[in-house]
Amino acid sequence: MAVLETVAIAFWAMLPAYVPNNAAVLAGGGRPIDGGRTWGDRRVLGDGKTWRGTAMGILAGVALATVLTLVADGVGAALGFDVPAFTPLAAIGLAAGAMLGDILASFLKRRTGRQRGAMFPGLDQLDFVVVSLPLTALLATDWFRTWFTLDVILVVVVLTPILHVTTNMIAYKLGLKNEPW
Ligand code: CTP
Ligand code: K
Ligand code: MG
Repeated sequence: MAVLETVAIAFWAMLPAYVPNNAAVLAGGGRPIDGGRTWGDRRVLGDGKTWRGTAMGILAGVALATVLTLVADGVGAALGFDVPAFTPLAAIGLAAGAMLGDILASFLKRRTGRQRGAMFPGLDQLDFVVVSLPLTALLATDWFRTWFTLDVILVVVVLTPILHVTTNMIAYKLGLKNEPW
């Protein structure tokens, strides 16, 4: 029971960080963030990181955090344990941190000679965790301490790659994504 509770809290608390990447895939396109600029003979970020995808990703994450906050009491009562309501700063930290992590990952991919869409096992699955958690800890310290206990963080690190691989495979099969990672 305690394990299920930890998994449920980890999943719920991370939803505003999970959704931005998928929203960016659906809403992306238009002007790339790097404006087409190169560093050396390679793009800084590449055409896969756009202003629209980033903005819509952050908006989607914050919107989801708002909805989850509205229903947190009811869901907690039904489950028999509390699930997090998100403060505005927690929502922004999770959603913007996820997009920032994805952008930094693309920067690293270009520096290491990987073309747009190339896979980078490990980084692809955890880039958004690596930035969204520290950013949220910085912006919403008390909230973060309350919910992201060590056991929750451990579950996040294990659960996130599994969810990431699964959702990206589904998005690929549905024709929404060009690669299954
Ligand atoms: N996307 C976007 N803006 C972002 C992130 C994603 O517009 N900040 C859109 C792009 O259309 C992108 C698609 O979502 O091609 C898939 O995202 P992702 O797999 O992160 O990008 P890649 O195209 O694989 O590029 P990279 O190799 O840089 O990760
Ligand atoms: K990515
Ligand atoms: Mg990709």
